Amino acid sequence: MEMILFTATYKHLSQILIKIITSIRLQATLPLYVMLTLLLCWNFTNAAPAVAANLSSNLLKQPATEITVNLGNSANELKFEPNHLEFVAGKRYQLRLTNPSQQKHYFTAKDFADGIWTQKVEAGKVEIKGAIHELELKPGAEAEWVFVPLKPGKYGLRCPIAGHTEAGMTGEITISN
Ligand SMILES: [Cu+2]
Repeated sequence: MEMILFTATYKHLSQILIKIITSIRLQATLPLYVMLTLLLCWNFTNAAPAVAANLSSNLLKQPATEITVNLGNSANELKFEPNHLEFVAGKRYQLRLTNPSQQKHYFTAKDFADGIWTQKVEAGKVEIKGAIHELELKPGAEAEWVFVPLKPGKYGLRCPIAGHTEAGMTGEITISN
């Protein structure tokens, strides 16, 4: 009788133990699951297009601040004019790029391009929407880049054509809060 009771209690105990272990496991997995979901959500809300989608309706009504940058000049000097650009995060800009020189140049600022939301690039009769990383301007060309800076920081600008960066065709772009 005692033996049967003991076995019964033991069985009961082991079932309780299994239940406890299972619930501990669940508790251990649940936060991980929740964390992953949160991380995923965080990633999505942090993605530039999502931010842009939330901001765009108001931002698109905001008048764009116009800034002109010349890639080279008529004297064929290898430089950006101006070579220091300053933007404020969350404002809308219209960056007008012109090439008044007799040779082609690039406006290359990949990290900067990753830290902004591009509304559009207009060149001639073509309007390009979506992410842009680099623009090539042939002699006499003009392009307009409309964007909203998102990520504060200092970014490098250069023209990667052989010899141009070395000759000083570089610049610095700042996005401040
Ligand atoms: Cu160049």
